[in-house]
Amino acid sequence: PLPSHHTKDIGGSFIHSYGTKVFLRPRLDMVQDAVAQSRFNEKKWVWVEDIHLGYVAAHILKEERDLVQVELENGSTAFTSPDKIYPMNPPKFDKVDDMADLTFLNEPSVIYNLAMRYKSNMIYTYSGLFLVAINPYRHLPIYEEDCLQAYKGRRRGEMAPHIYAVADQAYHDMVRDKENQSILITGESGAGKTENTKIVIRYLTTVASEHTKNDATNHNADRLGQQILRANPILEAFGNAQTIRNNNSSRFGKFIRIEFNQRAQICGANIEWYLLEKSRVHQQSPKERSYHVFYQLLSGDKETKEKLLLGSSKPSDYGFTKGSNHVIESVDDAEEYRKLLDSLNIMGLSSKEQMDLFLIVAAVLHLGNISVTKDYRGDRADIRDFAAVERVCHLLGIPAQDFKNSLLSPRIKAGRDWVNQSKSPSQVMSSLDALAKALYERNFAALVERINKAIDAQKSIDKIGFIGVLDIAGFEIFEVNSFEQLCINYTNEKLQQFFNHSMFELEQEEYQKEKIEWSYIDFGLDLQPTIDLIEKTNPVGIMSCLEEECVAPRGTDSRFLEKLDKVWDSGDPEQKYKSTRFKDGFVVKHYAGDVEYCTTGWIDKNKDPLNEDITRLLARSTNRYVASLFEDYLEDNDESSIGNLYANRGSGRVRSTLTLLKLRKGGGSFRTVGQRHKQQLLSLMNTLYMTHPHFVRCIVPNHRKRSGEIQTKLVLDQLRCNGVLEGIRICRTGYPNRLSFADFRKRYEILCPNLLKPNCFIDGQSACQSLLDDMALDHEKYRIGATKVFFKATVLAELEENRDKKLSEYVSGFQAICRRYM
Ligand code: AD9
Ligand code: MG
Repeated sequence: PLPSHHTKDIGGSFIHSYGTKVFLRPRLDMVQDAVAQSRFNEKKWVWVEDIHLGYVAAHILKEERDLVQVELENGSTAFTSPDKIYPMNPPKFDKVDDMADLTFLNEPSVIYNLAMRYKSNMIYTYSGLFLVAINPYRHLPIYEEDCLQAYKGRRRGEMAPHIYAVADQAYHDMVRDKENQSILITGESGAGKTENTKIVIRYLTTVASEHTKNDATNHNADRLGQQILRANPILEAFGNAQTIRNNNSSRFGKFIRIEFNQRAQICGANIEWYLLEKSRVHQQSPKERSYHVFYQLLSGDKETKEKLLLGSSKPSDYGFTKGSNHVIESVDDAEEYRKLLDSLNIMGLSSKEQMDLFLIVAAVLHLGNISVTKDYRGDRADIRDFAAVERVCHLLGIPAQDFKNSLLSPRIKAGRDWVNQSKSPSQVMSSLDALAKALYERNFAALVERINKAIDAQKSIDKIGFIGVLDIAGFEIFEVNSFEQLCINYTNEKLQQFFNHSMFELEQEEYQKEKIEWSYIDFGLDLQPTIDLIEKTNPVGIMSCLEEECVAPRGTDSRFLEKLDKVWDSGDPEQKYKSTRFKDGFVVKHYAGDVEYCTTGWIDKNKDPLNEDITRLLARSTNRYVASLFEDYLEDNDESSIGNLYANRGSGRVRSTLTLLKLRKGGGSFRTVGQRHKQQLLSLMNTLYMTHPHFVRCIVPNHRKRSGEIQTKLVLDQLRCNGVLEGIRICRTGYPNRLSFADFRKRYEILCPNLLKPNCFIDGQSACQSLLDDMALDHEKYRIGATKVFFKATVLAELEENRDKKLSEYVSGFQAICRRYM
């Protein structure tokens, strides 16, 4: 059986002195530790790969060149090959705060460490540059005010790993270095990204507002802090929904920039959003819901509902919401609605503005109730229930008869002439769905733009920098992967490249500072071939190829695929693209694994076509808000209205998503979903490369939303996808363990007794060099820098083992002496 330390909670953590890591704090329970250690020393412990469990603990019974006999935890014995076993870290490494400190840096040790910590409610763990956060699925008392205060101004090693520590570090770096910071939070659905984002923002607003307390000139800062905090519930109402994975799943990505002034106070903020899942507006899987705001509005006050022609209706009365869940356990939509109104008020939206927002939501619901039938000839679409059309048109401020005509037989251009073309029922249905999606998305975009206006920092003249928090979905590998997955995986590939590159830069910097010779490799470049495959224009990459097919007169999904196969499917196993041959799709080798994409419907998804006859009606709506949402469809002076869109942006500012949405035909180029995303991603990456980054990786421990339960395989998959294991691999190629000269000497001098004379001065570097020479350590295993000694992974384990032996020799010697005199 496993030594006792593997099943008991004996705590203990590392202290970091002088910015270096790896030093053990004496534990309170030294005896227990010593027992654990000596039991551990009795056998050679390893981790063995197991198909079902991931890894199991075992000890070696017999070792031969290509076969190892082990005894497993359950007492059974097994034979395995040497490459299927991994050394186990001694018990003193249990529950280390930073996995980079593990002397055996292997997958099982990482997962074991995380699991041990998680079971003791230590949900945060460092892994080099990463903070790993595992969803606790319950309230932990680690976010209270006193906790927050405890992290203020403390260095990373001083306190247990925490999201507060990351936020604090970012804040201090920003104030001290006047350098922009970013906190990148990724993970799969339900892993805790949004919760951690909220915690970061709360931390920043709290800490920064303390600078305002005695500052009479800046009472605005408090209000601003409140508004920034209120942005989230608003965004969640319109952009979050219940899914199988998460009752409050964000269906969009976001980057929130919080701007600070000279006095380290918040002076503004900005929200950028990415890839809202529009399809949820008209269809949801069973056990899921549409966006929260639909249900909130439907349980809202009578007066508003009357105005929006919703009467006393319920979600089951609407085509777009009746097919799925209506309530979420322990969520009161009426209460949430009141909170939403409260937040909108604090944000400063007038009641007219609020009404406009809800008007679009209501119009979408009514759109879903327009029933399309066949006309008397049987092939063309018809709408019998004109009242449903009238309701939509009344709200949107457009003539109902024109709307119906445009819907059933829109005007299209044939050569130089305009002709009317009758549509089939299914065509009309899909143009209704498309319209609902566009209305919802543009409303969302306008809402974010409105929030940005409220919290804008443009007025502030003494800005010193910002902290940007990115909350975006991690890698997605589903049964069926489509265009949406390609967009998100492309984003993650770029973010991983950014991480690898940052790690490279930081390490390189450290090596240079310490003047040690070491040619570090930029692992960011490893990802370039996959990125090229997706974004390159020559040879034509996936995105560009899709664009070409979208503008081609008779572009189809299959022609798009044929073209891709021709350019990229070379049969070379190194190639990042592989044809799936008989299926409609292709495989991309991402760093997180191979993903098979199904290309059915990509042209349509990318073009995202709208019935332009209707959008032109909307652009001329009597409701100014509705008209503004579709101003890019104004017929007469398209170009000049696009010109105005640009002009309104102000110089040098990033174009908002609303503007991008409206730039469908701007600048002569055809705007598509892919182009827009590429552009946004480019702008995000440019911003990130100008910041000092901090990386947070959220992990979902199980898919049952259960606290305390951790599924090894599930967690390992996420660690692989989110780059934590990649980070460790990169770490191992360098010298991950490092100690200051003083720390090294203090701890390991025992290995070379009598080498260094106690009263003789010798400088740190020379002392370390003599010790290392005396230990006869291979030079490849370490480097001596200007202030620290650097070690390859696993070297410290050897030294620790030798140190333990030496200590126990002393102890037995001491015991022998005691026996003699007692
Ligand atoms: V998604 O990609 O938007 O579907 P997220 O954002 O990663 O996802 P979220 O932050 O919404 O997940 O967390 C999901 C749920 O887990 C929350 O609603 C909480 O109930 C729970 N959670 C997550 N983190 C914590 C935490 N630190 N403490 C307590 C948590 N509960
Ligand atoms: Mg989320």
